[in-house]
Amino acid sequence: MSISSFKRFTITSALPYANGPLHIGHIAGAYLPADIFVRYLRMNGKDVLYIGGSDEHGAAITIQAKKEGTTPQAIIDKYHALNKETFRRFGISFDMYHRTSEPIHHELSQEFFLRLYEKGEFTELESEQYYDEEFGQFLADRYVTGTCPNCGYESAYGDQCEKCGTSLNPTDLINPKSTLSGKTPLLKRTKHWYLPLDKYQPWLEKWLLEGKKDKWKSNVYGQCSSWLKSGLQPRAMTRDLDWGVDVPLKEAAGKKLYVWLDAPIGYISSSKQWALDNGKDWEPYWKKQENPEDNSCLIHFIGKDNIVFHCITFPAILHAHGDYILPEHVPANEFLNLEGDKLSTSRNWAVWLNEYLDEFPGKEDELRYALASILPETKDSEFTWKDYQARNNSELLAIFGNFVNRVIVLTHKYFEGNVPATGKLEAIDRETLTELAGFPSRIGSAIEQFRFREALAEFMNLARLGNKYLADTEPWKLAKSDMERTGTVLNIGAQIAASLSIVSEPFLPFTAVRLRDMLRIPAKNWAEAGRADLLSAGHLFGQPELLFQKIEDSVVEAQLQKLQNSRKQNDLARQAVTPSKSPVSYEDFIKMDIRVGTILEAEKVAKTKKLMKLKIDTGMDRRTVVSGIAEFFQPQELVGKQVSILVNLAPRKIRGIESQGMILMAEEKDGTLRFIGPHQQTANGSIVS
Ligand code: B3M
Ligand code: ZN
Repeated sequence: MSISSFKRFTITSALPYANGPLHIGHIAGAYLPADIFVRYLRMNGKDVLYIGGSDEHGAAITIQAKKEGTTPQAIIDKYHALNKETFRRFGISFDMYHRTSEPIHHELSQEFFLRLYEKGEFTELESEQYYDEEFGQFLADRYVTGTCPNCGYESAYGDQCEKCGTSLNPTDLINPKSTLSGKTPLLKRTKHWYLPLDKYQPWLEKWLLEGKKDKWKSNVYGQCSSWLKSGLQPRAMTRDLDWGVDVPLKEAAGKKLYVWLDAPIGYISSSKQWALDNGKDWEPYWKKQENPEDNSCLIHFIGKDNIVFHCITFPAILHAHGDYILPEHVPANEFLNLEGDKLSTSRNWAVWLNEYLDEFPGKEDELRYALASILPETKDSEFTWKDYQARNNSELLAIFGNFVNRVIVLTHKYFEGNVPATGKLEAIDRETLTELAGFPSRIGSAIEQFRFREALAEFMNLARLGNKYLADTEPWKLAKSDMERTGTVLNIGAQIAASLSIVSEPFLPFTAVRLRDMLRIPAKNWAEAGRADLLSAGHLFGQPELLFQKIEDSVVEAQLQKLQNSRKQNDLARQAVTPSKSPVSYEDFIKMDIRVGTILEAEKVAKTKKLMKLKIDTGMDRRTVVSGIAEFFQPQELVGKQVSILVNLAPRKIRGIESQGMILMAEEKDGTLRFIGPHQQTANGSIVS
């Protein structure tokens, strides 16, 4: 069935773990495409439920809590609130943004588990699982890392390799290590409940391999078919963890549901909460209807690392349950890179959405546009600040903003802001109106096929059409001789601007509102776009305002600098601290005579890069010391500085100068030297010990 034949839609975006802030990679993967899609559907009068929320279970949360030295509850409260607000600020128009820690979700997840349990779907199995003796804990999922047996990636998690997407069991990993102690874990027996994916394999082959061929994006279909070809294995749906949804069985006391069992059920519990809050019925959005034609169209927007769970595991669970519809589409995106490198939370190589919104107030759409034009729809793509700047300056501002501004300004200049009537139409007018009429369906059809980049490019082409029309007809020249012709041109320009206010909305919702305010028109349906009579003669425009501002080089450079700083921090952090030297006795230590001294004079040693000749007051005498600090300090900033000096080091000749002691310095990992001196003014000659 094609998208347009559905009346009702259940759209989900992956529930991000509430263990950190959102970055542009998340947005380009699962949120911006979904938001464009749902806004388009709503403008087409469809019944849409757009669901999101925080995934608050699993090792991702407990590991982060440990890292931040706090509780899992504090972590989820902090990041749920932050992410919910960040999505709101960015215009991601969820109907509901819920959280999986809520009781309604625990209840529904347990209900699902029990239903499958009672139907005899699970296989109970006692097996050996990894266990960290030092921490007295079984090591589920992300608590173990090791080498992926499929692609050789060395930091694969115990439940999935993020590089190749394969779902794993901890015992599949080569060279497993506990993320708690860093040690190789032991094996210990424990009982779990397995979903026999192997049993569902024939059904999955029919539903997915046959049913979705040529319908699903090739990156998604290809991954699924390669997993199915290599044969599915049973997968445990329970875990030995102390954070998550309790397994609702007496004999499983203390065990929790696997996070990838409960998280997608979060879409449904979120829908239930939405229904409760709004006096609606959630079931038509999720359950099979008597007449299959009335079924809702379920679409999961996700990033590629979540494909296996949304295309295989969750459909198998829904199928095993029996009452639920299955996803119609799973338009997963590939990954977004940043300035030539993989986005990474741990390396702070990211553009954090909340920081962007703070630093670029009122520029939500500028980022939406830049990201929409590079969405990793079929392969990985890359965000650069230069591209962001170019998209803003040469497209949003120079084409779209400029066109709209010219139409409104000229209408004010020649017709006091009233849309003029058309006179006799010439060929160029008719051609332009015909072209205008073709855009909305072209943009819409690209959106319906999840080709958002193409849709966005077509939207900008409509603004280009408007600009070209003005450039070809030159109403500012016509106005000198032919006001009727000027009026015709500006009327057609106004119709294009009005259409732009409609078709821009899915991509640039904030700008669309501002444009409508300037044009003084209400929100309209998609079907109205492209018409030649959206604005009637005499309609009064508001005052023109610039929709976009130029983004200066300095702004881009500041952002690049910010990234360079985090790269530097990372490089420093990565270089291991030099291990300690072998022990010395106290007797050996006190042989050193270290004193506080003050630098009296400093000069660079000629023909050397590193050496500085210092005259130092040691309290006992004034002596000369040659020190290798010249790369880091200027002579004038040294005079008056208090330092620690080893005074009984045997004198040595350096470049012909006798050095009578040594200044103590600390060396940073990158080689930078720093003085080790007293923190308060101290008498020269004071002993350091
Ligand atoms: N929380 C994984 C992720 O954030 C996971 C998605 C759940 S979707 C139901 O990538
Ligand atoms: Zn792998």
